[in-house]
Amino acid sequence: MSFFFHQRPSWQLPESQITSESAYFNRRRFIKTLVGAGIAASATSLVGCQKTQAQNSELQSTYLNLPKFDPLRTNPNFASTERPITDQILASSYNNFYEFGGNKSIWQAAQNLPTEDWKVEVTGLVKNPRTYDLDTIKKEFSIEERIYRFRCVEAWSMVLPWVGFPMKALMEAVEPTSEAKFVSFTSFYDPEITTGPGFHLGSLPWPYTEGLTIKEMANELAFFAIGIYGRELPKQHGAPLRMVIPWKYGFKGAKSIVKIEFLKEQPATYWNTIAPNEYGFHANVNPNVPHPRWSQATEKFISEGPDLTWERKETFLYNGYQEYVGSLYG
Ligand SMILES: Nc1nc2c(c(=O)[nH]1)N[C@H]1C(S)=C(S)[C@@H](COP(=O)(O)O)O[C@H]1N2
Ligand SMILES: [Mo]
Repeated sequence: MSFFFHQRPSWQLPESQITSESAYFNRRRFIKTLVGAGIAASATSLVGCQKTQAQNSELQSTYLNLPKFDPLRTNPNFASTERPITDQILASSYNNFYEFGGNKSIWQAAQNLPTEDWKVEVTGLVKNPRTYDLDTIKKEFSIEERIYRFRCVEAWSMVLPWVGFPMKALMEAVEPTSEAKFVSFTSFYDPEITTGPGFHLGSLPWPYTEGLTIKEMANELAFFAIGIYGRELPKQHGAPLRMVIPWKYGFKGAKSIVKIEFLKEQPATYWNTIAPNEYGFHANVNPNVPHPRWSQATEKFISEGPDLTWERKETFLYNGYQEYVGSLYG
């Protein structure tokens, strides 16, 4: 089986080959299991999210009609991008959340995520360890809207209006010690609830974890989202609190965070543990560094709603955020 494709731009590949991050284990580890379960096709398809009108209205009325942030101030530094904001129905029905399945259409399955009485533990090398609930977060941090470009390592992209607060504000509250050099973020995981087909087999490194350097976390752009499109975060986007790191590939933005730990050493992270040659720890968006299986020079911008259409666009270094983050890597 040939694993590494030629580095053709991804839009030139047949849909079946524009595989997700999960291609690594679909192909190598679980191919038999997935075929046996009859789900291999959906696990690698990018077009699995064409929905009926009925599904659109279910999505809209049941899962997107969440409490509004009102009033809501948009941060003037992040009030727009050169590309339009992605249609909400598209963005909220084309997701990666492998705990709930290996395709993009997990929005219904993700409704099983239990978000009541959510707690986020902040621990490790900090002066003031804290456990936050959502009400405390909304009270203690100044909540704002930011419109950010979003770029998945699979080469699709969107523009999303997040609601939340800068990670830096949380750092100021817990005060990392001078020993803290890295931060690890852990997503909710309960094998009884998170039942994505094929994703509990073998030895995947659940729970989903991600990591940043302390300097990356302190960067003005690094953000915790508790909402999107002016309302609370739908479960499929990683309710009630997820990371948004707009200059990095989407997988760096762990969803449904339950724990944040300040550390001396670089932590192990989910995708980097599974396939270190494909998913680096830093994973900064860079058009000049191809993924081993596809080019990253351009991307497919999900451009019109509510039907899924793609527009080929150039990819920017650091996803267009060089002026904010270039000095971190210079
Ligand atoms: N816990 C968890 N977080 C996750 C993922 C996941 O599977 N599990 N997928 C990541 C990937 S690959 C992407 S592209 C983004 C997708 O975010 P969205 O569905 O809100 O657009 O979430 C990231 N965070
Ligand atoms: Mo992704």
